[in-house]
Amino acid sequence: MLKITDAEFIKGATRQSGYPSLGVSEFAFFGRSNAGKSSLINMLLNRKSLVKTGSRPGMTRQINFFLVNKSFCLADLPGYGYAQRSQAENEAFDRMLAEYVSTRETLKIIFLLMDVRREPKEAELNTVAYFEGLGKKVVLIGTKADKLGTNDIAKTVRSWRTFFGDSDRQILVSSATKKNGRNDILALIAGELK
Ligand SMILES: Nc1nc2c(ncn2[C@@H]2O[C@H](COP(=O)(O)OP(=O)(O)OP(=O)(O)O)[C@@H](O)[C@H]2O)c(=O)[nH]1
Ligand SMILES: [Mg+2]
Repeated sequence: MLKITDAEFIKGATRQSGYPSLGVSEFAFFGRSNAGKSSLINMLLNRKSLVKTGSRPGMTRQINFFLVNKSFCLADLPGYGYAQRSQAENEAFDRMLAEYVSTRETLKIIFLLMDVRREPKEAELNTVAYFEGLGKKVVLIGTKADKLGTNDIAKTVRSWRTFFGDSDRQILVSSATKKNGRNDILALIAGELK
């Protein structure tokens, strides 16, 4: 099992020119605003508040890079589709995310996080197709699994599998509060670090 021995915030950036040149494999956490991206990173790294989280959507406003074990990087992305933001602002965020995913060569896996209680929409389907079109590996994670019972979680995973198509795409579930899903996610990361 991948053991986390060290984690540090490197920097935040909004444009490619600001990304750190770390030369290590990178894993990004993508999803709607408030999906639980920042909380999941804290949980994976066993840190309470290395990453800023918030009860209001729109907490993370730039791409934050974290170097872990001095050997790989986690990127915490701002959420998309925050209704309280202006359309112009949301478009600027979309451009920031598209630039990141399309130019970041060290990016190995995009974890697409969705609250397990929400139904995925056309936007998520298009996002997955866009990322896979860029040759990126996408892994779906249903977050906040503590909010549903075991049966409902199983039902959700089945319906997502149908919705996103019956490929070999992985669907994981996680809970930052109960620390569920940690081993599965770390195992996927470890699998890319060879
Ligand atoms: N019950 C429960 N709440 C969670 C979980 N993960 C996150 N939350 C809560 O959901 C809210 C949003 O969490 P964040 O981690 O800030 O979400 P984010 O996706 O980073 O949000 P943005 O940065 O705004 O895009 C916070 O109030 C968290 O406490 C979880 O696994 N279970
Ligand atoms: Mg965040």
